[in-house]
Amino acid sequence: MKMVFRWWPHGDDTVTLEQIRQIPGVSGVATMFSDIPAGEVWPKETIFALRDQVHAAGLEMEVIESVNIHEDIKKGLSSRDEYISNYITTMKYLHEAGVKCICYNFMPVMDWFRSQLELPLEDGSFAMAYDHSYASGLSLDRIITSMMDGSPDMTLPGWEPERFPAMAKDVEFYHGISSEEYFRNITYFLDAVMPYAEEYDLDFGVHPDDPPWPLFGLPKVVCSAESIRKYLALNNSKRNGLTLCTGSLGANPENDIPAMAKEFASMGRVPFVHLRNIKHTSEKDFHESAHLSTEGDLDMYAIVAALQENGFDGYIRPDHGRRIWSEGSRPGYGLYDRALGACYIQGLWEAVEKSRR
Ligand code: CS2
Ligand code: MN
Repeated sequence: MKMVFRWWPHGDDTVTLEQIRQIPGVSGVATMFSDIPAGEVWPKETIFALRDQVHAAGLEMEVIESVNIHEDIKKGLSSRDEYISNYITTMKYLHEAGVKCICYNFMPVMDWFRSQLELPLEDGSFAMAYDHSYASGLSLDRIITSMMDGSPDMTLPGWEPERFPAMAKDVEFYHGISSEEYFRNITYFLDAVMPYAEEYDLDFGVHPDDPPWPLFGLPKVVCSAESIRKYLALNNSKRNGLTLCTGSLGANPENDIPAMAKEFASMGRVPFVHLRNIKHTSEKDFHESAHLSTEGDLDMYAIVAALQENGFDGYIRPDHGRRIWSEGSRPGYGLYDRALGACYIQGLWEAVEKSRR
């Protein structure tokens, strides 16, 4: 197992590589270029310069999160071939720079959604929260309009401002697309890309939908054990894997996360794990919590044990943290709570390892 830490380059992060280097046990970063629009080739020199910067800080750059997928690929438009070919060129350059794992998602239009970015918790910290009746009463068009107006509470990663006008149109498009058609578009992408994933020695981990249930009338892709089985079967390459995000999948209490860790890790299809915990306030309402089992609803020990017992040999990162100690940062991506999470996870890992000797 290698512990990594998500980090954005080019001044797009409040956390520095030097700080990350000082978190015990963290070997590298999971990073991306958020300033390159989805669909464009990532220039080789830019990738290599970043790799050198990360190496100079004493860290590795083996995980990319994410190489985002252009909306035309998701929609199955004829322009997709060009974007797929760009994607493959980026894969080649990443491989040449020593990257081993690519995290991505196939969520239409948007990445994860929370109804509140700063819910005050009892201990004085702040966490991101999801209120289902509030979220299901919202229209995506309205959210996009309010983000275009600069509403500060609605700035979420994966919601790049330059995409807002197109997003509104995309929402309409997806209302007219069936789940079968959407899955055909995924298969088309996977069939095109997986032979190169093999050639370039790159493990792909699709990130689950977050929250893992239908919202805004958009198709859902990866939200349960059944849908993960379906996704992995779309293309049987071992490189077609899952990013097991415990917080995303765990939002649905019916998802048994240790059982999923066992099933998919034993198939050798989990190259990357996002470990975080959440606390339900009702079946579909929850807030994110500190990583410890005692702080949320997920049994983090059972998840780590299931991974280890089933041969997991990939990358793990702590996922969203709370805002603590008055830190200002990207929502969910401060230094402090995630550093605590990284240490806790490594404590669990060591305990499981030693108990199995
Ligand atoms: C991340 C996702 O912050 C998060 O919830 O786990 O944004 C993830 O990076 C993407 O969905 C992967 O493409
Ligand atoms: Mn995640």
